Amino acid sequence: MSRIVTVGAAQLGPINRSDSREAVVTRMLALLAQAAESACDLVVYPELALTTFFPRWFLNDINEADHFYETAMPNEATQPLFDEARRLGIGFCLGYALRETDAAGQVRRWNVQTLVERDGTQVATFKKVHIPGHESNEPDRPFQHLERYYFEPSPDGFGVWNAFGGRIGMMICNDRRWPESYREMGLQGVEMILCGYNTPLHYAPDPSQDRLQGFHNTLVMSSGAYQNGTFVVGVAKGGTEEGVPSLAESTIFAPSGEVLARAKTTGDELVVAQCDLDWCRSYTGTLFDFDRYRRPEVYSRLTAQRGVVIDEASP
Ligand code: ING
Repeated sequence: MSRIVTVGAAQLGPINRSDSREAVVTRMLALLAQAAESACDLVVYPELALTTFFPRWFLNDINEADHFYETAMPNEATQPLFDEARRLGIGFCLGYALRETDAAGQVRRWNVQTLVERDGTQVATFKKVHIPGHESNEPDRPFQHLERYYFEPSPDGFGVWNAFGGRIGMMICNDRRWPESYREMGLQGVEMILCGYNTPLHYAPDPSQDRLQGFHNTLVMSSGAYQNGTFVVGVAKGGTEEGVPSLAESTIFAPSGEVLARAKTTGDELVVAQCDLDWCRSYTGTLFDFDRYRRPEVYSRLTAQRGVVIDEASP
């Protein structure tokens, strides 16, 4: 009996700094209604889906950014989404900024995704692991990418959870560029990875990459899917947001690495694919049978080192 998950990548177009959460949730509900018409089991929204991508601005007092963060999920603004999804029997994955106070009374700020099952139960909340960009104000940039100022990196790493009849994992944006992200989940038997992203087309440290943003986006998720025998659902906040052109191209990848479905616009758009999770075994049970073919005994550098080490003694 095949295990088909009908997944909807719910791409969002730009969210303006002045847009209310209620206005954004209304857009998300429209995509959810489309997902119901397509008999989706699961809808995936982008990274930081409730607000504009605020790390593009430096605020000297970080507490002035508090209003961009959620302090609870669900909350008043998102309860309608949780209620309607449960009524429709559709699960979803939602990206947002989370601000919380820990046991020591410290304020913690995370870039997260929450996975919700079809009956409304919260399966897990994942914290972004790889935080790109820079830590301090760089006013010379045409726009900033201050994620390392506004968010901490996850201490938890990558998880995989039993949901939607299979093994579901999560990663956020820059995580998709690191092969370690996929393999950490692959070694937990992941069958579908959910990934929201906000990716400006312009990359200030190396503008030669600008023309390659779409190619790199496809390259990393297609490779990660194939090399770990998993579906990958990449979902953009695309279009020109507060003057910053951002990559759309939301895509659903098969364990073969093939594109199953891709967005045609840079705005709000639902991209749907029927994903038979049993397809994964065609790869994890053959070419990528990790237990049979991997050689962790010779991979020691992968966890022992952060950066490059040159062995001067070697020829
Ligand atoms: N954004 C980007 C990403 O990894 C980035 C950072 C921007 C990388 C532009 C390369 C070019 O897609 C997030 N939010 O991680």
